[in-house]
Amino acid sequence: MDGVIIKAYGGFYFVWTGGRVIKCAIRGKIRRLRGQALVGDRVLVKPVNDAEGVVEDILPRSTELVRPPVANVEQSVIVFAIGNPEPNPVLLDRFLVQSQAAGIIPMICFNKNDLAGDAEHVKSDILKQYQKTGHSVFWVSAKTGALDGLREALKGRISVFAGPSGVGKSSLLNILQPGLELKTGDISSKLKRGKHTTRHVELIPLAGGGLVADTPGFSSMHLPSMRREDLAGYFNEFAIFEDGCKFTGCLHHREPGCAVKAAVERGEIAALRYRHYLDFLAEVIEAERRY
Ligand SMILES: Nc1nc2c(ncn2[C@@H]2O[C@H](COP(=O)(O)OP(=O)(O)OP(=O)(O)O)[C@@H](O)[C@H]2O)c(=O)[nH]1
Ligand SMILES: [Mg+2]
Ligand SMILES: [Zn+2]
Repeated sequence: MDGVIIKAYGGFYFVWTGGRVIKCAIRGKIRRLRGQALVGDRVLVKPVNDAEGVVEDILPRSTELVRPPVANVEQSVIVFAIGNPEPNPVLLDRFLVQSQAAGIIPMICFNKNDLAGDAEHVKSDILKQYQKTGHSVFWVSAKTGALDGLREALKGRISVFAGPSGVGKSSLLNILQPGLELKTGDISSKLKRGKHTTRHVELIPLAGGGLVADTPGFSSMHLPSMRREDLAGYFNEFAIFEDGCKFTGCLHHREPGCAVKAAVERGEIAALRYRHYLDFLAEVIEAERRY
């Protein structure tokens, strides 16, 4: 029979096979042939008894993400808090590039909007810039339960929640799926960061249809390997201007007659996004040199 790996733990894979979860080992041959199995992988399983079985094969993946490690998701919900912990736009843009490069549709979710009145946490002027990216942006609060259409966006889809520790990924999933009771953790008052409460990737079936992966938070990310001319394609809102650049293959850096740079000057592309693009471009060129 076939199923989906919803959790990997202690060397075993927990496979959801339409209504029932089977604890599976994996054949050494399959591991050697296909590499590491990921949560989200569709697999063929041979049951040993009612509750246990063996993974006999891993089916081809439609998408694959490295951090967090998850297979076959269609969309990513990139979660940051508007405060506590402070949002990190550079990291947000790394998540966006990674998702775009993997062929996974990214959406942005700004949580903890109940803190918006607190002067210390008002960073929304920066975060509002992301509404110009063309990606869906949800302003939510797991505390008040305001979900701003996020529930509808997940319905019937396979999604992954990704973002730093402490931004409220598990808290939001607990609101989206009552009765779930995922463990949540405090923010360290000294380090102003989350405490890495979620330790494993886990796919959760939603009552309204669809699957969502909760994942451990992390605070840094390498860009995926790419050619320098690929990068602009992963900055969603650059695309409509690129045709206007004087040179084909324009990297939107020092070239004259660059329509992307002109759009930045007119304020149609956020200056912050363009700055991050240039920083990432330097990083990609540096990585090209090392190979
Ligand atoms: N004020 C406020 N606090 C929230 C909100 N959502 C979550 N929190 C708090 O933020 C802390 C971290 O929440 P988690 O859900 O554990 O965060 P996480 O993103 O799952 O973190 P990791 O599992 O470590 O990656 C907890 O103390 C939550 O109660 C919110 O909307 N508003
Ligand atoms: Mg968590
Ligand atoms: Zn250009």
